[in-house]
Amino acid sequence: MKLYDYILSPSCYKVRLMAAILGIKLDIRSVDFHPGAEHRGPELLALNPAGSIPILEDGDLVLTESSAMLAYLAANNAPEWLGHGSPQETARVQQWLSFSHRLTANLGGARLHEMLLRPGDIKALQAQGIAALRELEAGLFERGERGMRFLAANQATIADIACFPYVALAPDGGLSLDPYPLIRLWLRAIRSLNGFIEMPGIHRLHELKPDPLLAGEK
Ligand SMILES: N[C@@H](CCC(=O)N[C@@H](CS)C(=O)NCC(=O)O)C(=O)O
Repeated sequence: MKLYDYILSPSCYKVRLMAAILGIKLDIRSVDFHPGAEHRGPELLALNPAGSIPILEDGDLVLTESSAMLAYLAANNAPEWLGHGSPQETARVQQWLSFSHRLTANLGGARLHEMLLRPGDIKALQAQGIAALRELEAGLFERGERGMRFLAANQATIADIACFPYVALAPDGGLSLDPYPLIRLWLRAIRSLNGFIEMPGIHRLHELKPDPLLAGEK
């Protein structure tokens, strides 16, 4: 399975992360997203006329939306990551997958503006990003009231993986996560999943490792 990938792309990282958690090996084809804009060149536009990455190829199948890629990897390897099939869970997964695309636009847009100097109204993007973070915080509160740690179910689903990268990288777009304790707990829960991998800017859960100074005292 071949992934057209850029190391600093949160959307590509979603697919790498899901594959790593499920133990699936990807054949990575690096794309010169910046500064080369290779994703808008003829070879990649022929695969994805929308001019975005990631792109996932598996034999004749070409997928160009990260949510579809997450669903494909899960359906083939670990269907429990799609939710457990109740109408409510199925709907919640879809709800948060749609939400994840809003995050790409607002938090992702702010990040592109701040990191790659893309044109755009940074104040408007940040205001939309804050509204989305508040919506997520409220959603996690509601989930917590029902005893759930994750967005759509008691276990992580593709919805969590879809939302995780842009939220974790919100500070790159100038948005602090300090005001959102439930979001920070949820990020921590995802970072502690078996098979979790890093991307630049998103690290493993160092906090869970024993403090070297305290460990020395024992
Ligand atoms: N809806 C797409 C969006 C992916 C997306 O926005 N990818 C960014 C890279 S993180 C991209 O290729 N943007 C095109 C550009 O900024 O020129 C998906 O979820 O796969």
